[in-house]
Amino acid sequence: MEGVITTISGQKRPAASPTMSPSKKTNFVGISPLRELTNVKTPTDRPFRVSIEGNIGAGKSTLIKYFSSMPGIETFAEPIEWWRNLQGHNLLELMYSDIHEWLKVFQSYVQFTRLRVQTTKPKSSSTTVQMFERSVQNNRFCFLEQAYQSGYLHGADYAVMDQWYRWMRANVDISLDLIVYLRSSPEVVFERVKARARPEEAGLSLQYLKELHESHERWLMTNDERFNTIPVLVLDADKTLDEIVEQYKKNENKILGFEKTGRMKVEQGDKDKVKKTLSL
Ligand code: TTP
Ligand code: MG
Repeated sequence: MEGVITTISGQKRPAASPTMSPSKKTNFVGISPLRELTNVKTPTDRPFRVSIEGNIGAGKSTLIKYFSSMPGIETFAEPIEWWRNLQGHNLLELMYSDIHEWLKVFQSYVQFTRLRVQTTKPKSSSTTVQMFERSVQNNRFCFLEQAYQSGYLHGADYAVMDQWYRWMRANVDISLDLIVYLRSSPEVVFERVKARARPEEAGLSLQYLKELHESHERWLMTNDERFNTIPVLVLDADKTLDEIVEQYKKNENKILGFEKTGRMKVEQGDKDKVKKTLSL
């Protein structure tokens, strides 16, 4: 409904200002094709960089843990503790307590911490893979898009964050070689999130997870080069833990870059389905 937004806890309320972003109806305003944004040369001797993506509760940390003890692989779990304690401030809690007030500060700090993590130099010359739980790209094309589309983020804040992203992308090597998309149903991850009971996530609604799911789908499943040019490996994250671990084993060579996947080809039928669901 026009001018009404659903809060993280699922309540309806009027949008802060219905006129706050005149072009809000346009999908992904202001994005030009990604390939135009890069001046940086990716060093050929850096490790293979893979980012693990998927909805809240999809199992990203589990996958990272699975690969963490393998030789030559450096894993970077999400810096959630940094977000929970920045000089005594719990930014994650603040964001969930009042999303309109705190989302921009939270996402801004998330972006900064991601940049720090994603530009970490390899620990040693034997590091062949760097594996990240989410990425700078995720912040820009998933969370910021979703926040803007849902009215949590003012058009002006969105534009400033976009400028930051463009500058980083053009001047710093934040490139990734592969995205592993743990694709899940919002209903399944909703149950998992409830079961793990992180205090900050107590009010998280199914509606919010649906919005985030759609944002992942737009970013990774539509082959739209305004948002993503990185190869994507899609795994089914609705399965049981044992079945998911089987998928990791089966796809290990791809995940670790031994077998280059090339540009993901979403089947036309799937693409149509995703587009139809997203009303694109
Ligand atoms: P996730 O990054 O989804 O991590 P997770 O540990 O919940 O996922 P998994 O179970 O797959 O390992 O989110 C962590 C929390 O931070 C979650 O409450 C959502 C929130 N968050 C945002 O609100 N914005 C962001 O940009 C990110 C990265 C997280
Ligand atoms: Mg996690």
